[in-house]
Amino acid sequence: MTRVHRVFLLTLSALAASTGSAAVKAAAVQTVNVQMSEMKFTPMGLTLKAGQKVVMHISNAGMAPHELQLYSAPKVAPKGEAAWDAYMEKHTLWLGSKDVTLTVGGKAVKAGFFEVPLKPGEKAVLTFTPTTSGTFEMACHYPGHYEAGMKARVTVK
Ligand SMILES: [Cu+2]
Repeated sequence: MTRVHRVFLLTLSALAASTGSAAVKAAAVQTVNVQMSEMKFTPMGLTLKAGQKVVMHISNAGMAPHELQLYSAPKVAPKGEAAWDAYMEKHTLWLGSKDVTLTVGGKAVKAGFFEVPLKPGEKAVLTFTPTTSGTFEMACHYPGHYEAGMKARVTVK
């Protein structure tokens, strides 16, 4: 192999390496879109990676207000609103995340929230990094919505 060829090959492998690291950087954020409507989420299932930042674009494409809650799937469903609230305060997926942010209609919401409530046509961006793997439930707990099937499975691997 001539010297010129060798330099050319080295340049190619350097190019491949830099392209590779750019791809890794792009993959460091997982972007997901979730649409709420009567009485479902689109999609009805999500798979997320633990330890990797999630950017969730949420919209309400329905005619009624909806909310998004996301928590460890309970073995036995809590009974009543107070019991559900208490459960979510302990089991919400983004609780363990240090980089939680939420904007609703472009306005930042203070940390410490357990749900993302959206009026018809409203949009939100939620970011967090899942810290543990497991099976979670994404649901809307407005009266009658959960019971009507407004719940989806979220798997964190
Ligand atoms: Cu709903």
